[in-house]
Amino acid sequence: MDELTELEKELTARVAEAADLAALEALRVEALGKKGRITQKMKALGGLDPEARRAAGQALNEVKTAVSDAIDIRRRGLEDLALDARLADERIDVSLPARPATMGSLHPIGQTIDELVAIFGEMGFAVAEGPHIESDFHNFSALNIPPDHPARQEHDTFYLPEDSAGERKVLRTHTSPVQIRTMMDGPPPYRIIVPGRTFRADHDATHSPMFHQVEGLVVDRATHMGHLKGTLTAFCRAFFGVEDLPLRFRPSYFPFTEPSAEVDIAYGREGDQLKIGAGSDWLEILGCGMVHPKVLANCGVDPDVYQGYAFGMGIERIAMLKYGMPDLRPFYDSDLRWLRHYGFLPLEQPSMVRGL
Ligand code: 2NL
Repeated sequence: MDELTELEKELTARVAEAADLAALEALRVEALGKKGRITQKMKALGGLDPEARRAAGQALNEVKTAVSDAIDIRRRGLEDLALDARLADERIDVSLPARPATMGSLHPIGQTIDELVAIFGEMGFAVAEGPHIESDFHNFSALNIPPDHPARQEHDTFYLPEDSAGERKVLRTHTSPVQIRTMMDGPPPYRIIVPGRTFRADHDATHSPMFHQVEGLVVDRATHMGHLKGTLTAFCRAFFGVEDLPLRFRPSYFPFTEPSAEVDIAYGREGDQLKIGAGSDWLEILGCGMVHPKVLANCGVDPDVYQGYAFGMGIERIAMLKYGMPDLRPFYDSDLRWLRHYGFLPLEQPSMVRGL
């Protein structure tokens, strides 16, 4: 009995001090393994007479349980220590200051296009898009601009090299080819605007070789010039935010419209600031007219049944007028200071409900 008490004391004491899980496992094998000290004593029980065997067996079982429990407790203790060490080691220092969040802004061209789409969308116009590289037919001939027409020179066209079919494609000089494609694609009515990039070989203080236009096209059975005047008046007043903005429709000429007009809006100067809608001077902002019957016919639309109007304007120009930008060139410079100054909040979508 004393010997068993000694054995229990020794083993439980050493278990309690086991330095790590490997040392603990070695102790388990020493005590309870196949040839362990307790296991061997168990085996020796067989040689005792039944009376003594029962008493010794019971005592031995108690020692075995005590040592086994001590091993479990120490194992959990060692595992907790290991976890604590890992947690201390792998801790993330959340007190590091966060990197500052940066927010981009919408380019004034994109913002202005969003505004145009909101205004014309309210009036029932859909947005159409098309390719930047166009055939001579879609960019010129279909629009009643034959090969020898002086308007071709005025357009300062970028020509691509001749392709295998001997055709010279062009970079579109206006967005009109998209309206041509719309008309050739299916029957009227049409009610679209076409914002997009256009290209002309022209570069100075007020011209860039790449610039943006928006054109509009409405064709239906009884569309007339009153519709044109009403639509463009409503657009200019909404876009510039001046309810009684005076407009002037001046006769003009385009090969693809007849009659044609240019539209001026009233403005004045306050110091070096332009004031749209107040003053006695006129500023040209767009061209328009009734679609030429030849253009309708070129697109398979019967001019004896259908008529319509079209218009076009430069997006850079109307953006500069609205937002008081004195120079065209910074539009394409990617200068972050200019973009921060003239840019727009990216999540503020213009709408006619909440205002532009
Ligand atoms: C301007 C003038 C204009 C059009 C564009 C057009 C398109 C088709 C048929 C007829 Cl498919 N017309 N577009 C009409 C009149 C004027 O633009 O000053 N743009 C910057």
